[in-house]
Amino acid sequence: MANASLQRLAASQITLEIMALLSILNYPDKRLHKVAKPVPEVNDRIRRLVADMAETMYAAPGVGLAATQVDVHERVIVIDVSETHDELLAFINPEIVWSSDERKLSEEGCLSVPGIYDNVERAEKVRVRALNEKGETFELDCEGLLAVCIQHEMDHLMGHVFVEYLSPLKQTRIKSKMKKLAHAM
Ligand code: K1U
Ligand code: ZN
Repeated sequence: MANASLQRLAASQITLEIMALLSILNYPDKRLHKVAKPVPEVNDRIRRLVADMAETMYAAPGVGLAATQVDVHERVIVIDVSETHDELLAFINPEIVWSSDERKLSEEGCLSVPGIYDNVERAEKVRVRALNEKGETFELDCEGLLAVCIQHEMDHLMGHVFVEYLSPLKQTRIKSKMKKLAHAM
């Protein structure tokens, strides 16, 4: 193959690798209820997953994404709650090691339940331990939107969607709205 064609092929492959947008599962998809498995090793496959999840989250747009939502059932979360969208946090094998007794009601949304926002009560502050993209352990004290978001994403890894905190009547209405939306598309 000519050198110019090879360069174009290489460039297009690089672009594809950088820009992989993943499909987000929509509630009430059963796959959202799978329990994610721990990541055995932080390697290039996991770093690629983090990069693709970040692209997908920023494009949605959203402030968080759990691997479960893109049908990957491994314990990986990305979050960026900064106003400038340039403070990406990746949490691999995250654990909540401390939660405050104080609880707070906050409005939540979910990229897997588009158009639905409702109040959920959660711990006001949490401390999370996780691995970063280099496989190093770190701990982070979270409050405000970051605390809400990390708890919401940890629920996803356990197969839970925030609407499960709402009344049975609301859940039924949301399910039927989402099914209608899916059929209309
Ligand atoms: O898990 C998800 O589906 C992502 C979700 C995270 C979240 C947000 C708010 C409270 C709890 C959890 C979202 O990102 S929903 C979309 C959203 O909040 C948003 C969208 C655009 C700009 C800013 C926020
Ligand atoms: Zn969500």
